[in-house]
Amino acid sequence: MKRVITFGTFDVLHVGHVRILQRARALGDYLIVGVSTDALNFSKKQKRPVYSQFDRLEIVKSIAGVDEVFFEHSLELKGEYIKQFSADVLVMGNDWEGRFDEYKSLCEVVYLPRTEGISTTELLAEIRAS
Ligand code: C2G
Repeated sequence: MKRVITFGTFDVLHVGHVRILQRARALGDYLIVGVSTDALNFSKKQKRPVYSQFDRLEIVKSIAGVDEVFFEHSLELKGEYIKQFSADVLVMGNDWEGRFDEYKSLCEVVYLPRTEGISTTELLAEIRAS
């Protein structure tokens, strides 16, 4: 059984998120998703997500093809998570291209193209303007 792991904030879930999860799942038989905590987000982007980590975790868990979810507490712990969940493949969107190549010693690392024309940042800007 091929186990795939991926990570993200998945705040204000949209079709780009759903598609990358489905494409990640198609690379194996079991999909594990690390949902970044509010604290990790705050340290990365200096802002709080719209939905709490608990809501984001619950939403991601409800998506067909997602087999297991957990909280990602730090970007630097990816190697530990890969080992803990016995992942064979790490999938990230290509906005992270090259960033996680160091984990190629632990598992296959695949960067998938992002869905064009949609992002949480743009969605929030549209909602604010309407
Ligand atoms: N994504 C996508 N297409 C979009 C938007 C996002 O394919 N239009 C992908 C991203 O490339 C990422 C995943 O959806 O792989 C989750 O995106 P974010 O929620 O923006 O995740 P991010 O804040 O980049 O957190 O350890 C890494 C972080 O947890 C990733």
